[in-house]
Amino acid sequence: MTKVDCDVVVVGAGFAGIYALWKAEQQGLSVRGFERASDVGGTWYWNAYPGARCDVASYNYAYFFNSDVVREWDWSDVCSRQGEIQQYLSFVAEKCDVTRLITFDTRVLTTTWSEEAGLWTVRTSGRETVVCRYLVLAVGALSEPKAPDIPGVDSFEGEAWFTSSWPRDSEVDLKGKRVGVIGTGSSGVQCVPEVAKVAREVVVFQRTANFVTPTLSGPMDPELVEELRADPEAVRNGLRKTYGGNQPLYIGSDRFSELDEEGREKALWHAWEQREVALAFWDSHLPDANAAISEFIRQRMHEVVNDPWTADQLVPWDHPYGGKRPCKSDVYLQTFNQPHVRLVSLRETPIEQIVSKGIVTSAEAFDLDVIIYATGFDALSGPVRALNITGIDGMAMNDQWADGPVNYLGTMVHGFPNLFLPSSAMSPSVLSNMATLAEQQIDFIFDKIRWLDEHGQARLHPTAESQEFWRDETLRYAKRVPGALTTDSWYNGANVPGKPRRYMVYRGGFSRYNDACYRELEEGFPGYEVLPGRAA
Ligand code: NA7
Repeated sequence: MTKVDCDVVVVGAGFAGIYALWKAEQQGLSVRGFERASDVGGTWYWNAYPGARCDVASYNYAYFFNSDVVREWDWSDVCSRQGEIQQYLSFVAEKCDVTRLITFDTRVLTTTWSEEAGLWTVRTSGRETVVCRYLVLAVGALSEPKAPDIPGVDSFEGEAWFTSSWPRDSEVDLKGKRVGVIGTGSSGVQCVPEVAKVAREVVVFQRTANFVTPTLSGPMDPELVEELRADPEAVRNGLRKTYGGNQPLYIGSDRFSELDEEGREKALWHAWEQREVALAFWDSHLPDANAAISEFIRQRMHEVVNDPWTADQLVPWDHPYGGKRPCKSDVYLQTFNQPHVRLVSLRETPIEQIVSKGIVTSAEAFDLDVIIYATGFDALSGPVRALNITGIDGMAMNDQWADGPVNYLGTMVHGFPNLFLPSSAMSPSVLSNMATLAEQQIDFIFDKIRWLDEHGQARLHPTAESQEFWRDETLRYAKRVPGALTTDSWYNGANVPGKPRRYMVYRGGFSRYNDACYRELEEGFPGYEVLPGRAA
């Protein structure tokens, strides 16, 4: 009989992983955690580039399962910076006493299911082999950096840094240097203004312009903090009843379709001043409202950039608001008004190659001391694919996902019993509050485990029909979102050359998602195959 080392293995020590470790112990399960970084934090460990911060409000982007944590932690800003979020996660891990469960600096290399034993075998870079009953891959949605797909990357003789794995043990000194930044998603948008503060020259290489709107940054409202602290449990339950896992802001209460021109303009300005222009109308998600919001933001973006050519390039004319991940910054666009900051439009003059001295486009050679790659991630499915997962009958996850990820309710895959994937594809994931999602998914996962134990069952996995239904459901909701299927984006895999194109975010809303999960639990898992007999 195979020896079981622990009930649960949790891979990853970000929001979901930390909570999963705590939850396992609360449920009386033995658990071990593995984390490839040297500390907790997940995304907030690695993305330590200058300017990195969260664009979801701190008062919601936090745990609510532990009232002491809610009451003891003070956020310094509504939009927390990376360092503060990582400190918060360390604080929670210590407070919940889970750090001792984690083996750091250790990558999981392979995970293999034995149908006979009903167990998972996890092999790590530390040459350890751990056998467990349940495997929780809390590896995040944006943790597998996209390889830079530009010829000559290795020939550059200056310094090269990635925003997605910014060095933490040494200072990156950009003072007085000529710095090139490739990429203008959230990471590029956040780091360019910081780089411009110290560098002698900054050249920003932009392929696709993104929507950039003001942040919610500012001091926390003491009344709101009191409200959150009064009843964290109620906040927690309330967040799960919303569309995005955030407290609703009730900004635009009128329907776009029922307002005249003047009313629409007024609603747009009101929402803009509240720094949530996307919520200008009750029906902001409908195409006409979305088009008006998109146009309004384009005008606001255009008017803050002095040079007309640069302004034209920085405005996203080619996709509607929300087709790609919109960015938030109060200073990014204005940075291009500084004389030492220059934009290069790769649509007009593409990069031909990177050479020893810098970057060569079809029009010009740029000599640089430093290149910063803010080129993004193999998002959502990438971190799971990196783990070499083998399920029933030797089926590789990567083969099953050859045409794109499939799963049921964003957490389990047919043919991979007792394997759980929080934060992965086909959940509200990156279009919801990831902290709310982490708690909800981990609760759902451990509720499943409890249900199995209570019912004397050993394993479950979704049926093939359930996951086909869920794939279609995800597509059905994506079709309703302007630009979701027509814009190249990491939401649909288009950012990684060769990656199958499949919309990977469930847009039906958090509340509907939560209801669908708990309906399964209440009805005894009709969408799953449940197999009896305890594991070895
Ligand atoms: P993103 O949003 O994927 O942005 C990556 C950027 O890099 C984007 O502007 C890309 O242009 C650009 N890119 C990628 N590859 C290339 C090449 N080969 N040449 C030129 N430009 C390139 O990643 P971020 O890290 O900024 O943000 C990820 C998420 O983290 C963010 O949305 C938040 O949720 C937190 P493209 O748009 O593909 O034309």
